[in-house]
Amino acid sequence: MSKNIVRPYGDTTGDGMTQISFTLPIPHDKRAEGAALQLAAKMGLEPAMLVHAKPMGDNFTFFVVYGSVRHLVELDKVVVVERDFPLLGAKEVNTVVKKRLRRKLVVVGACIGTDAHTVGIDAILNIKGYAGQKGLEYYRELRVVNLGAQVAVPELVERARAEKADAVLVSQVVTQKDAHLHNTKEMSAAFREAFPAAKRPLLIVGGPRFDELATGELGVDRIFGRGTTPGEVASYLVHALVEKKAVAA
Ligand code: B12
Repeated sequence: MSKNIVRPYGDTTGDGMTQISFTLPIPHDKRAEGAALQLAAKMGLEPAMLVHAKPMGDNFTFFVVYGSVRHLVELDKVVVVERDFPLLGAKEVNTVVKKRLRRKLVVVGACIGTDAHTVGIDAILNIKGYAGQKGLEYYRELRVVNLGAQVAVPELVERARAEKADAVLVSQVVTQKDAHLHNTKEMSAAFREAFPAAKRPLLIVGGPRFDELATGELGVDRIFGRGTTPGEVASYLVHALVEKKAVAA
């Protein structure tokens, strides 16, 4: 197999072994297990083994299936968002903001809609931080306003205006019925309506199930996904609000 083409690995290199889990809306019995294997075969897992089946209440069954896929991964066709800005330390961020912006950079953050999952946005904003890095509150030249959970979009817009936010950081973790996409589009549309283009704060959204390529569709400037660190976000803020603006000016 060429270095550019890979297959999943289970017992031996390139054997295609893959594990998937799903729930079917049927009670757990022999037929249900057969149904799970039929689905696996239709998805291209062949041969497949049922390795786990568990009733979820009376009318649902959860399955784990392990089997071989024939599909190949073509690495040269993978499209991802590469980091296009340098990673800076807290000191460098503070120095650039102080020297070039000559005032504190203001960040307003929130979980919007009904989403109450604040751990992600807190990981980025709170001083205690994440993955061994301090959050944005630690940065002397950043002023952070963390509005917490379940913030309505009009309230976020008003607060961003009142605080003269340079950037608005929104977290969305719940993805049921694409709530994260609907809420983000509503938020970006509200900011576009409330601010002239040149005065609109930078809009950043984050959460574990976003497609980082979807900025255009969602109307935001940047999307951050799983495992984002505060340092990456601080570096991006400097890049987008200080460095890029200076080049444009
Ligand atoms: C903790 C938790 C809760 C806690 C939340 C407590 C709190 N204060 O946050 C409680 C118990 C309240 C809760 C409630 C619910 N939860 Co919950 N919860 C979780 C859990 C176990 C962990 C989430 C978490 O904290 N991750 C750790 C953080 C650090 O990771 P993160 O959020 O991904 O954040 C990182 C990045 O994504 C990124 N990031 C995130 N936001 C932002 C924002 C910006 C601006 C940036 C730059 C980066 C960024 O940076 C972070 C650091 O790297 C997940 C399952 C899981 N393992 O993920 C379920 C999960 C998210 N919950 C789920 C559900 C369904 C619910 C409930 C609906 C359950 C119910 N029926 O009541 C409620 C909803 C409540 C509500 N109104 O929102 C589902 C969501 C499914 C879906 N498809 O949407 C999950 C996936 C569990 C599951 N497998 O079913 N939950």
